Amino acid sequence: MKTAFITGITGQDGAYLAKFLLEKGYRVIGLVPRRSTSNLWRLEYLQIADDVEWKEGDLLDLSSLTRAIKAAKPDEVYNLAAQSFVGSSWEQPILTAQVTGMGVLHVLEAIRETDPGIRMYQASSSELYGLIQEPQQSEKTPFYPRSPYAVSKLFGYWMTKNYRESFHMYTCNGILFNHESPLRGPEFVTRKVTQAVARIATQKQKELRLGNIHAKRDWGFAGDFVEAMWLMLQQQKPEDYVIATGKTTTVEEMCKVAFDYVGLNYLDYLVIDPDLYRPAEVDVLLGNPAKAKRELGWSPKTTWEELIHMMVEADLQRMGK
Ligand code: NDP
Ligand code: GDR
Repeated sequence: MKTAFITGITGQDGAYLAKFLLEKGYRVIGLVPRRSTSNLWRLEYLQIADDVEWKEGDLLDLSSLTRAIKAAKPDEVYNLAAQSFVGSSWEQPILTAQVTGMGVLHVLEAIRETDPGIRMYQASSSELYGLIQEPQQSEKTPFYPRSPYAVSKLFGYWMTKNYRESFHMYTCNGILFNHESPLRGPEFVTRKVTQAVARIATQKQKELRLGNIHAKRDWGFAGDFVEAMWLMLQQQKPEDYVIATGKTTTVEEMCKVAFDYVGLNYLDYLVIDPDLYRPAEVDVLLGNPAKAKRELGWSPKTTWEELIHMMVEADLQRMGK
């Protein structure tokens, strides 16, 4: 039986990945930082909260992280923990740099100290591309990060690559484009929209306030994307991979599809709020997942329209409808 150690296990991807690995027969151990209230709702939603083991620790505290990894003796480490909301990274840039950037180095050091043979996945991001240099972004496209979050992820990306080249460690960057699900945090735009649609349809909310609705994103389903994380750690040699759907859509179009699902016209509810515009925007992202398809045999199964319908449906269920 293989053992996987997941940081960020209480987040969206952590929950789906834990479920995926448990179904593969893995022993799954999660790093959980101390919080004043329990944060296990996603694992409970997927009915796996009792099937994972826990180690208390924080990405900012190298000693707790090293102790946890030494005790877990994992074959694979998935580093998903981060301050992951781009918007908050302008409000808390230093914390973001510490967790999302330096945190990666802590994980690499903890592995190097424990057993450099442990394989490691780093949750890199399409936000690295930022101000895009090419219309469709691949592993070869240059980076131009546009937020403290993206700059922090860039540090993590290069550290992951550097430890691979310096110490011959099996470390991979998954450059994942946006992926969503019913377990997405409500601050991200897809879930903000699907939750609003469900609340408006049940007369609990009157309007939906958004910022830049012209931004375009390549949206996939988190449940599909976690398989690619695992596949990256099962290869002969470690490499970096873009994981995306290869389709891009505006926030406005996504909004229309969500409202259409319940028979409402989004134009009757949408309010543009200039306060929700970001100091620097990533206007368009469109990934090229050809390498992942060719080398990992991975391709997405869910279209963005199916994803948005799934999310509205889940939010309607939560509203008791
Ligand atoms: P979430 O925000 O849902 O989850 C983040 C996780 O990190 C939570 O479990 C959180 O725990 C944990 N965490 C935060 N700070 C610390 C800390 N100091 N020590 C230990 N754990 C901590 O993110 P997602 O699941 O959506 O994303 C997973 C990873 O993938 C992130 O690194 C994200 O940046 C990256 N990514 C995500 C994409 C997406 O579209 N979802 C696309 C590309 C990359 P708690 O809630 O208790 O704070
Ligand atoms: P993103 O996701 O920044 O791409 O990062 P988010 O859903 O927050 O924003 C997507 C786009 O929508 C625009 N937008 C709004 N966004 C939010 N959150 N709220 C609004 O009201 C709103 N109005 C318009 C944004 O300006 C943006 O252009 C996500 C995170 O999961 C990162 O961790 C990950 O690395 C990237 O995806 C890939």
